Amino acid sequence: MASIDVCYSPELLHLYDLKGKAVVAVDILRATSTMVTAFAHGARDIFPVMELEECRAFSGGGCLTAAERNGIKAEGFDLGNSPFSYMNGAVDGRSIAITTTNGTRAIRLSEAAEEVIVGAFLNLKTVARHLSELQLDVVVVCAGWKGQFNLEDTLFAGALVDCLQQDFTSENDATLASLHLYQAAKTDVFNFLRQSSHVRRLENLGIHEDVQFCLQHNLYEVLPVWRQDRLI
Ligand code: 3SL
Repeated sequence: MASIDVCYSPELLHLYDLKGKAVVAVDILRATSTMVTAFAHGARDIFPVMELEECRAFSGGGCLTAAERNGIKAEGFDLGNSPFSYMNGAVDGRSIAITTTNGTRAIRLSEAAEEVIVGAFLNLKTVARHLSELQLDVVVVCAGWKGQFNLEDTLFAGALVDCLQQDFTSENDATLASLHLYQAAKTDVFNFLRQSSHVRRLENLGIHEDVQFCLQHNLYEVLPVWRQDRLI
């Protein structure tokens, strides 16, 4: 039986062997939720990059650029990191280069895996179905916050384990803890996260609707997958 492990932070990735495995990279608030939304609204491909300057270098070639640092849209870029800015035709048919504080880093640091998928509550079932078909060992890579554990990515990991527990095994306590947390939270994930650090950080910035939006389960059926140098 294939296994599913959870890595709570990109800083812990050196403890995991990703070779031959599938990674689900997750940053619920908000990078991977935003990427899933962008694809659901017609984005052609997404180049996740780690640095602002790398992202800026994409401008001018017909590519939209998006950047966020500490929850705020970085100056001089076309888009920030709110899923709402990727709707209503804003990204339809477009390529997007994006850099965010933690999410794009989690994706790029997972490149050694056989397959890298972008997950969110928004496409939870689609991710789970794909992993069941793939039957590779899985590592869920939580973006966390600047190297630290966060609750929302852990809840997503638990939700995914909840979907896959019949077909996957694990010897990883992080997997078990994620599942227990999700089971405690699932009747009202928004309320469970009310006191969490990033929800409070976003609220202090006046960002409220994004949190509710990103916690919706199975709104979209898209499956962003890393191929060579981009998500398609
Ligand atoms: O850390 C990240 O990558 C971002 O998703 C953070 S924020 O939600 O845009 O503040």
